[in-house]
Amino acid sequence: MSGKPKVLVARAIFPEHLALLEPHCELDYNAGDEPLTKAELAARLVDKRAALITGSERIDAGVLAQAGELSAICSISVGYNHIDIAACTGAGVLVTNTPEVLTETTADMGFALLMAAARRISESERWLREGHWKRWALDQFLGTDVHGSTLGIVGMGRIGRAIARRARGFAMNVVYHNRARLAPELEAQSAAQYLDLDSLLRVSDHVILVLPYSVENHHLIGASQLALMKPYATLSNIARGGLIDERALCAALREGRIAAAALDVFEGEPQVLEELLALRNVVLTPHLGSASRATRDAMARLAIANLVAVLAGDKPPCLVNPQAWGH
Ligand code: 8YV
Repeated sequence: MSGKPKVLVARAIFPEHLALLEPHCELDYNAGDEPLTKAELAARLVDKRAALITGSERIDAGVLAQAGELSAICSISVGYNHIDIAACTGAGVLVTNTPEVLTETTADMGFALLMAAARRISESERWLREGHWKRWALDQFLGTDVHGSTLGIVGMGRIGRAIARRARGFAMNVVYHNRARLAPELEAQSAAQYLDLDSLLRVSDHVILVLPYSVENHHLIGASQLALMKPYATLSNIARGGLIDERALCAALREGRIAAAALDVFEGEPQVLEELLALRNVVLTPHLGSASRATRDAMARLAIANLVAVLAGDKPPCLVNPQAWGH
């Protein structure tokens, strides 16, 4: 027995990250990286002071029920819709996330997806690899221009604004929708015009979703919203799968009511609807928004800094539920 506080590391992290944790705690490390079931997670939290998790671990009242020693859940993610914040606050458990360090990398990915959908990159590559390319043709794989087009950003937080900055380099006209309109200086910095969601969907050539998921915006984009979009428009999602009614999207893509989509996130991930897999005009990536070496390293380090602060009795830098502090 080391006498140090016990910490669960629920998924595999880089060796240098383990070295940062080791001096501060006794580790229960899921080195195999197989996601833990709810029951396994609950059982392994029973004697833990803190846990380092990712967006794949769901934390709810059931998981917390036996975790009497737990003081913090530190997620290697900016989003925290996988954590029942009210249940954590009720149990006096601090929740931390990793904002800012992933903003630019995730914005890069958003732009990559938007461009891949607009210019039919995945679809044409698949066709080429399958050996269909026999001759060049004037009308081959015609897409929708990105430069000079209108970009609709839904969710104008840090990542949304980073996408707006990129859009300027492509001479795009940027419109946005957000829960609250931006302060005038931020709006001017983003050179973006505020619109209600329906108007944004009507005027945009490319729509990108960058807003946090909550039960209130479940299936924010369904059949009636898709019906407002231009027939040659694209829809990209780097936020959360639950924002889109995927079956309605499949129908719109199949019937050519919008040109293409690009999805990095899925409602049932890692399961992806067969219907989506069968469509040619959708780019599908496995939740890679923040997946650069440097950014994943920065995210893990920030999550560990949060965790170590809690172990030391300090307020962690990225506290999501300040109401639980001092509980
Ligand atoms: C993570 C994300 O890769 O930070 C988030 O909210 O969605 C991604 O950056 C994922 O959640 C792993 O924890």
